[in-house]
Amino acid sequence: MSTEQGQPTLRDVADEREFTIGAAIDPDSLRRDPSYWKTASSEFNAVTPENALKMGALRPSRHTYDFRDADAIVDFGRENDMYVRGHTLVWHNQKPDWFQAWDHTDEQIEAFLRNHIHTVAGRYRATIDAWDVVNEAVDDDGSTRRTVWSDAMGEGYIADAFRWADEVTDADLYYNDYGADEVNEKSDAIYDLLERLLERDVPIDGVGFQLHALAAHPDPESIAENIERFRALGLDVQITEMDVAFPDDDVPADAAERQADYYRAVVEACLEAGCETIVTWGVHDGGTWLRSFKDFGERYSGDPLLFDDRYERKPAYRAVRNALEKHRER
Ligand code: 9MR
Repeated sequence: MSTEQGQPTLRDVADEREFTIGAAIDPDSLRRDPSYWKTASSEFNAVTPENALKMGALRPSRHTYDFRDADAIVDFGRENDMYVRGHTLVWHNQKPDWFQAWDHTDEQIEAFLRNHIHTVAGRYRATIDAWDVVNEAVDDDGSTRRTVWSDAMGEGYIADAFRWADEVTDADLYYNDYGADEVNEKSDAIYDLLERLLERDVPIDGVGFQLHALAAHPDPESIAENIERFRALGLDVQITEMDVAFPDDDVPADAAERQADYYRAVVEACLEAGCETIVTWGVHDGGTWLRSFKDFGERYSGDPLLFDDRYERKPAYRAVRNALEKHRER
């Protein structure tokens, strides 16, 4: 791992200005690779388990839980004095394999989900600071996504999930989604949804914008405007899964600089609009989901993060650190 003599780490700079800068974490890399462990703990002050808290990972069978990987990451976060984001309690993806074959009634689905939320959010009541309670419940056209949850419980499953989580944890509770980073049709729909839920006193503390900037890089000005309108509803806003890539067949010659410029612009937009948390979706390029994800792997450049495969700091790293430092000096 490179050292930059005399330079503070990203974490130092973020701590100083009370900014939360995080990375999605994979438990195997944490156990196996000392450089991964060292980079994650010295450069970031927040973690999100990338997959370990999803239902598929936690539920080997209908009546059992396996918390080993999730515990490893949450323990790592606590031991290193980091903010821990839980991801995610309710999602249409990454359900357990056995789910498909389960011949269930609607009532069984509701009881299963309630038990899942109570057990998981309850287990980490003192160790997880924020939960993505519901992930990606709005479809790309702004309608409510049809899922196993909405089929069994109607749209009310969203409010129920927040209420059940609130019964067992003091963590801040977030709605999280992709493609809604800017002001657009989808973020309008999410705005309306959250406004309706708040009017009904559903316990929601914030909204997470994932910001997977792949082919399209959402306009930073529009991101700031979007953050501001959700904050005006009384919600906290976090950037929860950021990475910056280019289409594989259209990678610019100056990709590293363009990537750095975009990271910088987003940090600045975030700070201006009052967002205090950015999580990148991985520690280093070697671990990015873009390389392993079947549908996307061939279509986007596989180096979207702040550290390269060898844990060297990239121009994007310096851009984020400098943007946080500059803001601090104002
Ligand atoms: O990065 C995650 C990848 O390892 C998983 O295979 C994938 C499964 O669908 O989920 C990825 O993380 C997703 C996150 O949980 C929700 N937002 C989109 C992320 C990237 O697909």
